[in-house]
Amino acid sequence: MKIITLLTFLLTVSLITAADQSQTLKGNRPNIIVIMSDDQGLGDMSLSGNTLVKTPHMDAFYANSTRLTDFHVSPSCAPTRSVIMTGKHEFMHGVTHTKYARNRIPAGLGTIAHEMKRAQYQTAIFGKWHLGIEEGRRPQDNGFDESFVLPSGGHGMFNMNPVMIHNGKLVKCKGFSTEVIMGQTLSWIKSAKEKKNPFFIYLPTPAPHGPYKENIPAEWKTKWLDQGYNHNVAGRYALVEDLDTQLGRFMKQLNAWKLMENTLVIFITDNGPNTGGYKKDGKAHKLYHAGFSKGKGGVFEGSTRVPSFWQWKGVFEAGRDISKLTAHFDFFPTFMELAGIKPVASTPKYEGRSLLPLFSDPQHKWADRYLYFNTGKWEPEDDVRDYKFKSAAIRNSKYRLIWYKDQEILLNLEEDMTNLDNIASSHPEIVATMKAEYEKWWEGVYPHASKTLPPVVEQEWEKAFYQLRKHEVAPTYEVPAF
Ligand SMILES: [Ca+2]
Repeated sequence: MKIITLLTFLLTVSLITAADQSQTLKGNRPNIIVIMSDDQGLGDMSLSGNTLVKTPHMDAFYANSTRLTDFHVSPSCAPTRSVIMTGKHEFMHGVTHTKYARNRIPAGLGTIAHEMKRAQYQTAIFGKWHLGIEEGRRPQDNGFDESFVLPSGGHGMFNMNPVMIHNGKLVKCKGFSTEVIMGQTLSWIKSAKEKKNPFFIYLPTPAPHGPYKENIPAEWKTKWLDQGYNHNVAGRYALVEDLDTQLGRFMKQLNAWKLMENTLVIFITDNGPNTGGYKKDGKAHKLYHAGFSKGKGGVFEGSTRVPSFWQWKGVFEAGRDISKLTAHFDFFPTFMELAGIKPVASTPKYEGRSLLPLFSDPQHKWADRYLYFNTGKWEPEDDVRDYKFKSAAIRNSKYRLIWYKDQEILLNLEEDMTNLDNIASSHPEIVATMKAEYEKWWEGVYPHASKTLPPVVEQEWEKAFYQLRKHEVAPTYEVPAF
């Protein structure tokens, strides 16, 4: 009897503790920093077993974090970025891929930065925006007090002495992009941390996205070029290792300022790794991708399942893995809860769920859910209906049903995330259920995804931007000391 009483007591205490922690997290109002690298997969880190690249600081970040091990983003750049901003699937607001009019966030949408501002946070973005350059679509129109950005994919992917837009003004910066962006962020934090209100920082790095041949210091690439790898390998890994060095410098400074007890730092990547164009000794070469068969721009597991490390000293348990099915649109309600605010009329109708119960209670029952993927990527003259099953997938906690090159592929991911045995023919009932679910989703998003969008309008400042970017124009902006 005594034992039962003691067990009941312990169980009650542990339940109260879990519930209490969830309550404590709500409205705790930590500083929040979201670091998102570009085109980096789990395989591009030494922690996953890659022996060609060394990432001691990413490995340390991983070791100090709670990790979401089944975390998904969209198949490519702009879609993922739009979801982080709005908390809803990219097709709901027409950001279906990375080019033409399709990589721009519509003007007037509420964003997470707007919400954080409403919660009295200081808001800032440093890095690659890629959601539109026209008035109404820029970071400063979307809730960011401070912005220091490469405007978009096509405009910005030049790493040495990058031309950035700092609060609306063009600046040609001295140095390599990752160092410049991280340095600018630290310089801003130096003053932001002295203010009463917490800060929300979105830090999407352009690295390790290409180009890999030009604009990277030659000596950074030597060790791979000497082993017979081509520039795509050498440049890519050089950018990963430089990003790692900069991440180390960044975290060291946050620690030196003793910010880690009240700062949540998240590291994710924006889509799976770039998997093409690699050679060794002149022959096609497959790089290490942590067992995933495909990467960026597709709808296989490796296209959307990316690293997601959450570090908050003394609050989130270091070294803990959470295997529940989670996604980028969960950030929106999670950050709102941390900031202690509830939705109001101006809050966009987000789709995600708060992740706080998962972080506070290892036993939390996380209801299963469906995630929907479609590569998009149609040309402006195409009939969008033709893309329903062209390159698409639906995922729940156990299965991924994929439509790819006229094939219907059902994968059981529960036992092995890299399992590629197509079990569709032996499990027709699962295929039918998931396909019906996908079709229902498609009917809902189609009117939004197929809308004709206004054309991209060249901006007055773009001429000056391209002029400044020329090599012969010397950089004039130096990151302020911190
Ligand atoms: Ca990307």
